[in-house]
Amino acid sequence: MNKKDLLHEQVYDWVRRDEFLWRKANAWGVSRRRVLQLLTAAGAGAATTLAPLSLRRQHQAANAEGAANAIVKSTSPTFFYQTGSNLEMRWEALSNRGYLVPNELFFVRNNNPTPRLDSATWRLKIEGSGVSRPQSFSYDDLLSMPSVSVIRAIECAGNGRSFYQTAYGRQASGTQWKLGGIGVAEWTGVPLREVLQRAGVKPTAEDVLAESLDEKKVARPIPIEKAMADDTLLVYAMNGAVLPPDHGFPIRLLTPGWVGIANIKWVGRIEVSEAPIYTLWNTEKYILIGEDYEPEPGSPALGQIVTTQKVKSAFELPWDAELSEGRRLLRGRSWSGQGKITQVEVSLDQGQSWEVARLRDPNLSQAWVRWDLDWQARPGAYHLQARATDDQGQTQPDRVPFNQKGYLYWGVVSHPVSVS
Ligand SMILES: Nc1nc2c(c(=O)[nH]1)N[C@H]1C(S)=C(S)[C@@H](COP(=O)(O)O)O[C@H]1N2
Ligand SMILES: [Mo]
Repeated sequence: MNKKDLLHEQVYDWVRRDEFLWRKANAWGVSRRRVLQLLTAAGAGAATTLAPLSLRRQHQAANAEGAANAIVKSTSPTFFYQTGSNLEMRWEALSNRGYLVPNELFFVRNNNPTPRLDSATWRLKIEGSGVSRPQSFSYDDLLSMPSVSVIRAIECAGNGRSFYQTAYGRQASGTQWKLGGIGVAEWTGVPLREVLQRAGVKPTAEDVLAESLDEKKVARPIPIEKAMADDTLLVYAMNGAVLPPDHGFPIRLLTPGWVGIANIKWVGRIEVSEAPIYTLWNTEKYILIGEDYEPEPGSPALGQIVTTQKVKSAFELPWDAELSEGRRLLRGRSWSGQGKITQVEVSLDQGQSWEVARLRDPNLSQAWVRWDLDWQARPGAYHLQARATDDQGQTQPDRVPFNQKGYLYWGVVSHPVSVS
């Protein structure tokens, strides 16, 4: 198998599943079937024995109170919809702006409140079986290394989740994002590869796990191929400014094209392993579970692991939008985690006819493209639709099969607009 194939989500998933099982079964001297039974039992146990109910309630109450303080930057309702410790960007806030999303209106997805870390005492540890010289780097160490800047999107795996409800009348669990769980910025930092090489990364290294320093550690593994990519960075600056606290100060990981969760904020430790790594974030969370998704017999993951992002589009309009009649320039943006956008079509009549939108430079891979279309808006109620195609030949479908946790909704979305 070509190692590059590991960048493809399904191949990655299959390979990891088989390796994991094989090793465990061998190590324990038991059959594959028994391994699966053991794993399933362990997963179920963990889910039901978390905490007594009253404790859990207290914790939830504390979380709700804390939500207001969970974010450091301004949570202005002009820019955002706020749900708990998350801020979803309002698309209308992007209209008449440039290619990049300014830091103050970049979405925030926080599992825990933003920690206030001190860059003077902060350390990044690199360790694990996959490195021969474990290292500890300071902030200044990283700042003194070769610096790279790239323009890329970060998008939540759950972006668009609410459209499962729209499409199926059935709500997927999790924050009900519309399309504002994405942003494009210029990220500056050190290639992760540089740091791994200084730690003597071995040719046998397989998976890399970045672990965070917030209240509850967040730790989502990536394969070594992704960790060594040119644009996988340990980021210290965002759009030319010091990385803001909410976005991972002092250092976050950037994994272009991969789901938001792989872009670990407030990184403190990186484990490089010669064996596949499994955590909560690639076994129970961030996996596709549903009737239409192949079950994963034998994997510690409860379904297919989500890795790369698909193709999506959004209009730079309020939701719902109210416009006055007349000549309008309809604007929007489309993006793909797997390449660049080659075409965007817009329908003003719910999919009966489609018009090709004009694409505006720049059009960067794994970021997005801005587009526009003239519209002679007459009074009435509309459901505007945009449908993009990327250079991998993927076109947004009418809808995508339901999955319980509501990841990767990339179907065409109907944007309600009334013209008077
Ligand atoms: N430590 C840590 N890293 C994290 C998260 C988190 O809660 N804690 N959220 C992840 C998720 S789910 C997403 S979508 C992105 C969001 O990045 P942003 O908040 O900078 O927009 O960060 C990821 N990295
Ligand atoms: Mo996310």
